[in-house]
Amino acid sequence: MLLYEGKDSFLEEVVDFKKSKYVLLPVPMEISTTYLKGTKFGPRSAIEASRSLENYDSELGAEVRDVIFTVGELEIPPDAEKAVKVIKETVSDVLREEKFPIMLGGEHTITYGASLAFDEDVVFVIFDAHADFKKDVLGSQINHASDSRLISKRNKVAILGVRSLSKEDKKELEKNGIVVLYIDDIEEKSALSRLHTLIKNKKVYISIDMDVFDPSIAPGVGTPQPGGLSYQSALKLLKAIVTTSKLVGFDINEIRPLGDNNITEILAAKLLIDIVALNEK
Ligand SMILES: [Mn+2]
Repeated sequence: MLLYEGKDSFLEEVVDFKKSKYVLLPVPMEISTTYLKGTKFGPRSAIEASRSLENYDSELGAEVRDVIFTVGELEIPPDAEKAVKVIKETVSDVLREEKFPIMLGGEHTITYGASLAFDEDVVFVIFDAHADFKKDVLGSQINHASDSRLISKRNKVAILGVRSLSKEDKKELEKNGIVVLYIDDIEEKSALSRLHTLIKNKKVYISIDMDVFDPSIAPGVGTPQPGGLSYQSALKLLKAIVTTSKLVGFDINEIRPLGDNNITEILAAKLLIDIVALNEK
């Protein structure tokens, strides 16, 4: 693995690999984006943004210090199938070292790559405005609008915050037994209890597509959708998930830097700190 210099690491920390618990993989994959371009610059930009944040998490009353080791950006080949393989192998390396993998992306396809490194009993909880359940996009089966479908072939999947899908997608989700919490009922008891049943005492991997958030707080994404999650409700959901299950990995993806307006990267970096803090509590 390529090692970052201290100046390029998350939270600007120089962390001893042996003593670290989490390994942060910047995954600048951008092959199948269909609308707005630039997600390959997301990981680096989120790492830069982390340097303006504190490592003390006031919401959670926990400090995130000397636990996250940042590696160099993964080299992603331009072919989706090969890219997925690189991600799978890198995440497998991290797991073999008995570390906890975290990825920053990059298009959402990275989650599919990571999923192949985990056992089939890991439940994937995916935050996304879109169901990402397309059979193929422009003839390609491995793409950023199919990751949930691809993952669901091996692992159980829940998708949270959905507000954009086709009628056909909806039928397919039902047929495949995917637990979907649409944005309108995401705080309702019955929806939350379906999620609870799926993840209770299970190993869970969390994937956050930044477009799950309202575009007012996360404008820097590839396919924005109006009417999304607030930071506070996301934090509430994350707390519920991490306390109910055993977290084994997570990623934050589809970050698309806009230049001067970096609130999306700040939010992504803050979420990364929050999830680690929750897991450390
Ligand atoms: Mn997505």
